[in-house]
Amino acid sequence: MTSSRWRPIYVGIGSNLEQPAVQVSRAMQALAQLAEVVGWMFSRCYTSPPMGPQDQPAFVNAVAGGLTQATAETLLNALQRIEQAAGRTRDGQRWGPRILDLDLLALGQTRQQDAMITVPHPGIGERRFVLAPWSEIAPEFEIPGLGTVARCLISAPGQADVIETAAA
Ligand code: A4P
Ligand code: MG
Repeated sequence: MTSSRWRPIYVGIGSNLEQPAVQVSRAMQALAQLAEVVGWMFSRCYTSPPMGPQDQPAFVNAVAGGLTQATAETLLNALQRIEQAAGRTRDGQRWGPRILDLDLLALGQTRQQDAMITVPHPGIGERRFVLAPWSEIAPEFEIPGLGTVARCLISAPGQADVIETAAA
């Protein structure tokens, strides 16, 4: 399904299993193939300790941005198909280890909250592992209700925790 306007889409990419940097790099390639989005840009990769349960490996994170006419529902379905193709399983543990996590961070100035989708994605204003890569590709993007990505990054906690890492 499409809406008529072109809007920027931002996707958070995360992995902490089975060669996370490789998983992130493959996810970027899969995103680049999506028919619904054009003009992708990709950040570098960052490593950080797990937020949530600590008995799991460090994460590799990156952010991708493009332009789309598709709805949040269509895009989330496409992201979940890529997660499944990468071997993502859901064991029900909140914030548990995962081979690939694709979060729809923002879709233009859309604000949506229903049973299936929350956009902007909750918690992004405090997550340096999202804001650091995001600010590389879209520092001036206005996150609905939060201010620009660059401004959120300045005020986010945990400065030393998120380190740029080598791409796979
Ligand atoms: N869902 C609703 N809105 C969205 C959206 N905007 N984007 C629904 C993606 N999914 C969305 O997601 C749970 C449900 O959220 C889905 O069915 C979807 O319909 P999930 O991927 O199954 O579960 P999750 O990822 O474990 O939960 P959640 O709350 O999305 O966790 P987060 O926020 O993704 O955090 N530490 C580091 N350092 N780096 C990380 O990337 N990630 C997490 C997960 C925890 N700790 C981390 C990191
Ligand atoms: Mg998630």
